[in-house]
Amino acid sequence: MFRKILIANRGEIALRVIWACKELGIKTVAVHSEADSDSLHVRFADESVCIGPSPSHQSYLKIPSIIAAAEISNADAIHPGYGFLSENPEFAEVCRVCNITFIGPPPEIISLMGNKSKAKNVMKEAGVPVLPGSSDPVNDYEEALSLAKEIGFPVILKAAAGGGGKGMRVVYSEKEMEQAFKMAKSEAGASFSDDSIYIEKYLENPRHIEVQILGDKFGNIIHLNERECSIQRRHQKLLEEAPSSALTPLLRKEICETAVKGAKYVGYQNAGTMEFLYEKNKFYFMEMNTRIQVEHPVTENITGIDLIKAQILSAANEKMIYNQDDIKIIGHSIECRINAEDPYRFIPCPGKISTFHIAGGPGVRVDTAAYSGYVVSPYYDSLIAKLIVRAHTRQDCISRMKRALESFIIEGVKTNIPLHLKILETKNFKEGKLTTKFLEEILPQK
Ligand code: MV4
Repeated sequence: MFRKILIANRGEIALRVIWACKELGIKTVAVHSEADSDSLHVRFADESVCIGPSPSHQSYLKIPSIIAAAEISNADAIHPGYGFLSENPEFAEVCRVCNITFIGPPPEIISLMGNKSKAKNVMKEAGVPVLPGSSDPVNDYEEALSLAKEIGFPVILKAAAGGGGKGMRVVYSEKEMEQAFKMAKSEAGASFSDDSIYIEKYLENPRHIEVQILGDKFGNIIHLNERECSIQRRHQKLLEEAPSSALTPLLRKEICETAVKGAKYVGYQNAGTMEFLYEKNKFYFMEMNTRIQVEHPVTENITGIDLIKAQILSAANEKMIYNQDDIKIIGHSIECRINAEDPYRFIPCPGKISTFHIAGGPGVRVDTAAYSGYVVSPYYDSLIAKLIVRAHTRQDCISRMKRALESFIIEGVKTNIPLHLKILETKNFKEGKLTTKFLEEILPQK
């Protein structure tokens, strides 16, 4: 087992990894930028190293600085968290060369899943359902047009080198193709330094359902059921839940076992998430994330498994202690991402939190690195807390989440708590009628 783990991240996820390490008796090293000197992950780690100025590209994204911090602190392993370098194959490779265990899948798998077009092809080979579309990147708009006519409009153009909606363009007719192709290619090149574009059939009203995967280094892979993540704005998730109210037990078995089939085919190790689009009782592979996700607590709540501990044990060559029959769904869980932002204009609202009173009570968990007096930095994302609740039924969960949101006091900065309360009050939400267009349908159109 590791003696010391360096956490190459900040905020709530850095603290979350420190908690898991403490419970496993593992020493921790925090890295921080100048802006994060007074942060809780520095306070609770056993050691800390300042890795540079506040901007991420000068600190949390600087591979040499993080490796140097691991060397001087003599860390055995690095947990990358999410974001930053968590899906950077070069970082995972440098860790391997420096004989520091990267807590995640091997670099080759990170690289393969990072190319959305190649990932889709591999999953198709594995027998995972994919949407009709191009097998390889499309070279020019004429080729895109020819493929679109075969597939049938509408189609969607996507950047092979990156997810999250960047470089995405939906094309409804032939006349739109040339402009859309050029825009998608240009945006993909600017965002990912790789302007490869692929094309596939566009689903008008899908759900986003993702399956949590966990594997060890001996080929054992299980799923921990699914999460519903359709409530997003501009590809930023806002509210997630588990299990999805759309799936029957049979469909759940089918989509989760399909995810395991795909993960086994690529020899997946550690924690990962397979994302699907779901529409009219059919699901299609969208992409695979090779990191722990922000929303992992809803899965922890319904399965009772500590996913960060499981990641650490897997990376330490421990054989997985769970088999698939051990994984049961107990109750329901919802997570609201609490952001320091204007609730309806979605403008980040950094500044000093004067009062921070955490909601408590049965079935309420708050993952946060904020506190009264904490200064929300303008250098990083606006997430200040994850409010996660659990209850026996989805309706009880909704009631509990409403109560928890109303009793969560955050003063000094604006937050999106009002938006979360509006979502929970919406008829379609209460009835579980969700699609990826849910938010645009309830927000006032500009
Ligand atoms: C799609 C789609 C509909 N049809 N692909 C969004 C970001 C990237 N992960 C892929 N995304 C989508 N791909 C096809 N063929 C709709 C979306 C999409 C979406 C997907 C999941 C969750 C939220 C979304 C918001 C807008 C669009």
